[in-house]
Amino acid sequence: MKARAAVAWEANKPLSIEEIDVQGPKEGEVLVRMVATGVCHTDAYTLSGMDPEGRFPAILGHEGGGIVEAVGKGVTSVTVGDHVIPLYTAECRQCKFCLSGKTNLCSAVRATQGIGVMPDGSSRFSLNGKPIYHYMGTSTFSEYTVLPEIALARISKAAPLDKVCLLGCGITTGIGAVHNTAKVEPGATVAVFGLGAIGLSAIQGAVMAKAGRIIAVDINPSRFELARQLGATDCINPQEHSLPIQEVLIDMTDGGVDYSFECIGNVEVMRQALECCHKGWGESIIIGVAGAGQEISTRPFQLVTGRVWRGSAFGGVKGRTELPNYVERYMSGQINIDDFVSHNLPLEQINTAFDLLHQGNGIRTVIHF
Ligand code: NAD
Ligand code: AHE
Ligand code: ZN
Repeated sequence: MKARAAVAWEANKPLSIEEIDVQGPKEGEVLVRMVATGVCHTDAYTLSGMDPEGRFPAILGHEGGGIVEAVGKGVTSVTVGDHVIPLYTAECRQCKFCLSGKTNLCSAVRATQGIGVMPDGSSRFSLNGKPIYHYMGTSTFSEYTVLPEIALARISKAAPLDKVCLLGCGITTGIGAVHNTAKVEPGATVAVFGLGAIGLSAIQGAVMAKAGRIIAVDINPSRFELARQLGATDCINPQEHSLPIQEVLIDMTDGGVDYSFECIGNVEVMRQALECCHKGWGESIIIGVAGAGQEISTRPFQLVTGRVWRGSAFGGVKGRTELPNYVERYMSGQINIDDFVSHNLPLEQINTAFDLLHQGNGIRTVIHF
C-alpha cells in the first residue's frame, strides 16, 4: 500500500515528505495506521548523525499512537481496530531479559531493530523499489508502519491518541526512571537536569513519589514556569552562578541530593549530576543519550564514597504489561500529558517541529496524520 511518510534521506538534512510503499505484515507482525506522533530529542539526535546506530535513508519517529489496520499470520495479542502504542523496547515475555525480573530490556528483536530492519532482516518500507530503513523498530513518522506484535501495547480506545502518544517515550521515561530505576522514596531530595518532556516528567514522577524537595536545573529559563506548576520546589539556571552547579546544589541541600536525573545527553552535565549527589548514598540516573564517541568521567573517589551511577531506558517500563495502566492514569488525571503538548502540526510541517526543538521553543510537538 501507499503511505505518506517523512523520510530522512541523510544526516543533517530536513526530512522530506514522500509517498512510499509499505509492504503488508508478515508472520508475527502488525500493520498500524498512525494517528499522531511526538517528536523526541532522540529523533533529532539520530538525524544529527551522532547516533552510532543511525542508518539512512530511514523513517524516524518512536513516540506514536495508532490503530491496528491488519495483522500477520499467528498474531494473537492485538486485532484490527485495536488502539496501540508502538514500543521501541519490545516485551516478548520469553527471553532471558524478560524472564530475569531485573530489567525491561528485551532481546527478542533488539539486534535487527538496531540495524533498521524487521526481525526477518528485511524492510517493509521502500520508494521506487529502493528499501528505506526502519528506526527504533517503530518508524512512527509514517502514516502506516509495521511492527512485531511484541512491540505493541494495546490501550484503551477511549484515550486520545494525539495525547497518549507521548507515553510512547518522553513521559513514561521520566516517570518510570523515578519509580523503577531510582525508586525515590517519600521525603527525598531530587535534582532534575534538563527540563524537556523527560525532565519535566521526572518532576511529575518525583511529586508522585512524594519527594520532599525537587530542584529543577536548566539553562533555558522559559522551562521554569511549567516545572514549578508540575511541582518543582526550586529552579536553577547554572548560567546565573559562578560556582560549578554541583557545588551550588551541595550548598543548597546540606551535602547533596538523594537522587539526580540527567535528562539532556551532555556528558559534562552527567558528571555534575553525579557529583551533586550526597556522599554515602546519593544516586544519579542517566537518561540522556550522548553522541557517538562521548564518554563519562569522574574521580573514582566519588563512587568509592558511596555515590551511585545508574542508567534508565524507557523508564524501566515493560511496555505491553505496564503502559495500558499509564494510559489509565492519564485518563483519571494522575498523569499530566496535556501541558506537554506545546504545538500541533500536520505531517507536512514536521521539519518545523525539529526547528522548535532546537530553538527550545515549547516542550513537545505532536504531529497529526
Ligand atoms: P529536550 O531537548 O526537549 O530537553 C532538553 C533540555 O535540556 C532543554 O530544556 C535544554 O534547555 C536543557 N539543557 C541543554 N543543555 C543544558 C545544560 N548544559 N544544563 C542544563 N540544561 C540543559 O529533550 P528531551 O526530548 O526531553 O530528551 C532529553 C534527553 O533524554 C535526550 O538526550 C534524549 O535523547 C534522551 N532520552 C532518553 C530516553 C531513555 O530511555 N533513556 C528516552 C527519551 C529521551
Ligand atoms: N542508538 C544509540 C542509543 C540510543 C538510546 O540509548 N536509546 C534509548 C532510548 S532513547 C528514546 O528517546 C534506549 O532505550 N536505549 C536502550 C536500547 O536498547 O536502545 C546508541 O548509542 O547506539
Ligand atoms: Zn524518545
